[in-house]
Amino acid sequence: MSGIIITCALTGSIHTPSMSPYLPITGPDIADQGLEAAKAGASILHLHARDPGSGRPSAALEHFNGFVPELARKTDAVLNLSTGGSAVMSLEERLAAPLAIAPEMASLNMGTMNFALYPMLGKDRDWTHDWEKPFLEGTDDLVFKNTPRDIARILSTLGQDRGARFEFECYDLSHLYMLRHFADRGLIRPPYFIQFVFGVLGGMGPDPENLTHMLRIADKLFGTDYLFSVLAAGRFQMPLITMAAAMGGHVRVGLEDSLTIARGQLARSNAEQVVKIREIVERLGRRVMTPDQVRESLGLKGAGQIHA
Ligand code: KMH
Ligand code: ZN
Repeated sequence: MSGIIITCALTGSIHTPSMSPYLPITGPDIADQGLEAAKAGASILHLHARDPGSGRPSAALEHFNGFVPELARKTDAVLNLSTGGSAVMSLEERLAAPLAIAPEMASLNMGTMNFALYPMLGKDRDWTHDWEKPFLEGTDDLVFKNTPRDIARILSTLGQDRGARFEFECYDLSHLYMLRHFADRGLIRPPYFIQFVFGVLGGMGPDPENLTHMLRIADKLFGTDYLFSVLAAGRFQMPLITMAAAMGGHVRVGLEDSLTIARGQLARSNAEQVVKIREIVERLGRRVMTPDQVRESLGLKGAGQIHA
């Protein structure tokens, strides 16, 4: 079978610091975990920033500058900046750092949706920071806004003007049709790197049938012009990405998507999840792709072209 891309999403904007002491928060923590994940076999690092004082999701350039330059210096992994940021942020906030850094890759969320995190309140916890509980509670009335106008703006400012290629985040069947629409408008070019996202409340659930159906429709809409990768939230992470690997797809791990390494057991680092999925995919006969193989396969502009 062909090579496989392991993406690692280091911290995200879903989990809060009280949920795991291993979630990287400060610039040095994010850089260290990123380097370790890359060494373990992640060829793409999907990046969000946090305010190092409060641990709150942040999209400020100042906070990205706490780890992006170090990662750019010390690893050849592809740096992929989130344009999703956090659903509570405006598009201006979300785009500040990607516009300044002009990364090789950026995430692009393909539709407006609910993004409900409040079920994570279920567990009794001691909250370290006073923002955590209200942040999760407020997601029962939160719209993650990604209108066609927003998508077009990201494609034009980051894609056309700055040469970034995209991780197209598709949480639902409808998002594949939105992606096709932008292909028809001539605003994107193949190969499309499509991330199927399972298990966010507001998007599709983590049922294997959803993966097979997404693939059926993606084949119909994009033929051989796409690569697919899978991420799944929480305890569905490893089972669903293993299924993706067995079907010839690519995989995403990382503490952004799941804090655990096994049921009820916190992962001690991002790299621990990379090591686990690497062993699984190699036993399935897949070969882990290097960053340069990923650059070639996705048509990236090259690490030398980013402003870090
Ligand atoms: N947090 C994931 C469910 C983004 O950064 O643009 C999706 C994601 C979005 O990674
Ligand atoms: Zn993300």
